[in-house]
Amino acid sequence: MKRVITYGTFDLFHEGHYRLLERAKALGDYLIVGVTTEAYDKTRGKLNVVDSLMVRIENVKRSGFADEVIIEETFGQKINDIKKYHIDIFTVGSDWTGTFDYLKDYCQVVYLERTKNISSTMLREQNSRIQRIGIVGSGRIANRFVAEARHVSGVNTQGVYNPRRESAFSFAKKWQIDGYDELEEFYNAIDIVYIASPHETHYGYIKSALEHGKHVLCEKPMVLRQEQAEELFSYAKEKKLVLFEGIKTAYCPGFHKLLGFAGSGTVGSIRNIETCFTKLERTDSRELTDRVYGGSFIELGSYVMLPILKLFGRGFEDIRFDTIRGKNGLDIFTKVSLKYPMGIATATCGLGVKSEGRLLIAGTRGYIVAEAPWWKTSYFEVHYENAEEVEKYSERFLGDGLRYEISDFLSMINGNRSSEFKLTRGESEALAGIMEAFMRVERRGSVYPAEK
Ligand code: C2G
Repeated sequence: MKRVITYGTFDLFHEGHYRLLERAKALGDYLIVGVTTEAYDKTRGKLNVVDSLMVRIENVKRSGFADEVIIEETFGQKINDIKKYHIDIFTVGSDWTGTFDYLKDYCQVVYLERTKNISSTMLREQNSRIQRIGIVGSGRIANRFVAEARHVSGVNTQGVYNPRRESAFSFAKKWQIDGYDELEEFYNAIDIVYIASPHETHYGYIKSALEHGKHVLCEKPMVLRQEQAEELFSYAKEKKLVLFEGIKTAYCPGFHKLLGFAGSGTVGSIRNIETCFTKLERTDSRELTDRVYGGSFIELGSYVMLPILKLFGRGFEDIRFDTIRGKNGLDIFTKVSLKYPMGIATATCGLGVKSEGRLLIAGTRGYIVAEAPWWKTSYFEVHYENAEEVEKYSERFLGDGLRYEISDFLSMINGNRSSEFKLTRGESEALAGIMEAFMRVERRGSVYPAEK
């Protein structure tokens, strides 16, 4: 008798789960299914699990394929289960290919092809809340997004669009999703859109996605003109759709903890904020060669401006940009100085100059410091006049961090507005305005981004 084991969360039980269990059962004679506990999902970084353990177990049982259901509580349990239950085959979906190869020392490991499409008929029948994501663009960040979306329950990355057919199709093949070079076809196959295309195309894609009734999560900087941001947010509101700017720091738990400390007077009244993010790029990279939309501020400005806007707000009296330019005229290092009625701030970013990437918040009683990479906030300290009095705080930052914004975006779509404060419409509009001010000064108007 061949004994097979598989594991999963099986949240919002869907076609992909059903087909996986069906094929797992067919691999042998006796199928054991391990269902993850909430606590384990938390430690392994799976967000937004909706159904309780009991409901998830019940759904697995109802599929009719499991001969036995066990619960998975900890990392490392798989090896023990394989020994304990005399397992011949461990199987899991191909989104995990390679991850469980270490189990080959104990039994056969089979990766079953993941189900690409969760059909809309099935979703309608079950009144399920699974959102089918379509990605616009297939570059570096889009790759990271797919990997991160797998850690968020309630979404299924279904397709990718790129007008360049080969790019769309090779990306689709890599991630086992569908590729599209036709926008209408793409919109027909999905519910929500993630935009990760070149900056200058964001406005057009956001508008068309909203026109097609899709909720939109757009990479930063969302747009480079305040007027465009205002127009798009108003349009989304009119259509009752969610429009979200994806600045991952804004949604990460450690950053919120830090803002909470800063905002509640721990260091007194905040008078100075200094932020810095530098990342050395190859001189032939898009970021350092695109004469209109490249450069350090367009690339990293959203991050460095974020803590300043969150803590000091949008009411600055003065803003000044100082830049160091590379041979082609693009800013390889930018320092933004802002003056507020009660404080000052500097935001520094660089693609061709390396500096210490820290966030410093100075107040009348002490200061808060988060060392690099503060934009993936996992640790910060609070210091006071007495140098020995140091408070240390940490928070988990999982994977590449995109899962937090995906999870908050999803909650908003599902009607839970409790994450809206993390990056407000007003803050996104202000960011677009600051980008616009930078473009006006730095790109001299002659190459000012044209209306799309
Ligand atoms: N699955 C699939 N097709 C989908 C979605 C999921 O084939 N469209 C598969 C997964 O690969 C997995 C199973 O269905 O084998 C359960 O998926 P999840 O509930 O998302 O659980 P997962 O996070 O993949 O947990 O220890 C837990 C395991 O590592 C897998």
